[in-house]
Amino acid sequence: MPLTTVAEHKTERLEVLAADGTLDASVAPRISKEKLLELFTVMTRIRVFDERAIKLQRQGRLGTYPQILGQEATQVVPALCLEPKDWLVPTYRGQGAYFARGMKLRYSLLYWGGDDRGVKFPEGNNDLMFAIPVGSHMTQAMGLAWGEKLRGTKNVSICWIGDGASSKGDFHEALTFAGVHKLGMIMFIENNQWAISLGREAQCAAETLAQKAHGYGAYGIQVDGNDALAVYKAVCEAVARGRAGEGPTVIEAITYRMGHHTTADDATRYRSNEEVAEWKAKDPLERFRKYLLKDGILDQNALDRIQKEAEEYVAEEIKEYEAFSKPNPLDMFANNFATAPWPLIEQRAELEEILREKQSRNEIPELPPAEGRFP
Ligand SMILES: Cc1ncc(C[n+]2csc(CCOP(=O)(O)OP(=O)(O)O)c2C)c(N)n1
Ligand SMILES: [Mg+2]
Repeated sequence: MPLTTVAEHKTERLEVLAADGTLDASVAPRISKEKLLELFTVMTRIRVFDERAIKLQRQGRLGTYPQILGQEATQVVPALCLEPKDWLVPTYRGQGAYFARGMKLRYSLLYWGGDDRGVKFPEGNNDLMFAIPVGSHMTQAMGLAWGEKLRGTKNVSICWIGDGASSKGDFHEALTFAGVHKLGMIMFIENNQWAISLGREAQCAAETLAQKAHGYGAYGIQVDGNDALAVYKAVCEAVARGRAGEGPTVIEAITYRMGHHTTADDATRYRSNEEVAEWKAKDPLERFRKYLLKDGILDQNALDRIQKEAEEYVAEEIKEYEAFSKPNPLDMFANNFATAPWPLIEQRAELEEILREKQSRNEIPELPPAEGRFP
């Protein structure tokens, strides 16, 4: 008996904008001029924010910070394809996604400044706080989509993950359920070529990460993640598929983390300058800018104005961030447990004692009362 083919799979790649900004009209998404400008403006602001955040960290005005540089399209654009009631489930590099959903940048700064008052999403949004443990949010995003299905609503969930997180067991569990139950879940892989110091080749032997979708009966597609319009089209289509009850989508967005993993990392220790330079030439914002100019959607004056307004906007947010009163350090223990475990009780008491001593020696200023619930 000859072998018979029981299944065949193909994985396609979507590119809309060439590196020089030329649009391929045969695959371009339907998008209004207003939406185009929104995408571009939000991407520009997050680029300016990111540059300023790094400087703040280096000046000791911010804690550890994960850079977005080079991933503006994959951060911002998917969030702009959603409605507020869709579930946003980002990673720790999610400040671009949060900003696109309307969260003020001052709160991102507050969070990365070590203050949990920074977890402040706009009223009415279904935004989840990201998890620092890699990949633990994938089953949560699946569960949220499942909940929507059980309620008979059409809201989808979108889960950003990295190339590294796509190797975790949670990926398998989330997509197994999402496929079987035909859930409106989008697994958006920001393949930025690195999981800290582990490169893409060492991550997985498959040619693409998008093809993993086939193993779960999901639709999978690879997109140029430095091409804002390709990302927009792929995500909007995945959202429509999810709302129509056609099941999950895996999108592999090929992009590049141009900066260090976080400010605590030194990427020069494990990758070459040539590689970084190669990707700099594929900068997502620069490509978008070239397209807008080429197609006469914006002229140079308008581009300069958007840049200037972005700088002013971010400067104002930094001012607001630094104007927040300092919290009581004891607040870090609050609101975590229904019943506090003994190590936390001991640690809190120890810190309380240290603060009392420092105050008695006038080494620290007067503190506000501790807030929140500590049982
Ligand atoms: C469970 C777990 N293991 C290890 C870490 C340390 N860690 C933080 S980010 C990271 C790499 C993640 O790479 P990737 O998924 O590609 O995400 P990227 O930051 O590149 O977008 C690791 C190992 C962690 N936070 N959680
Ligand atoms: Mg990565």
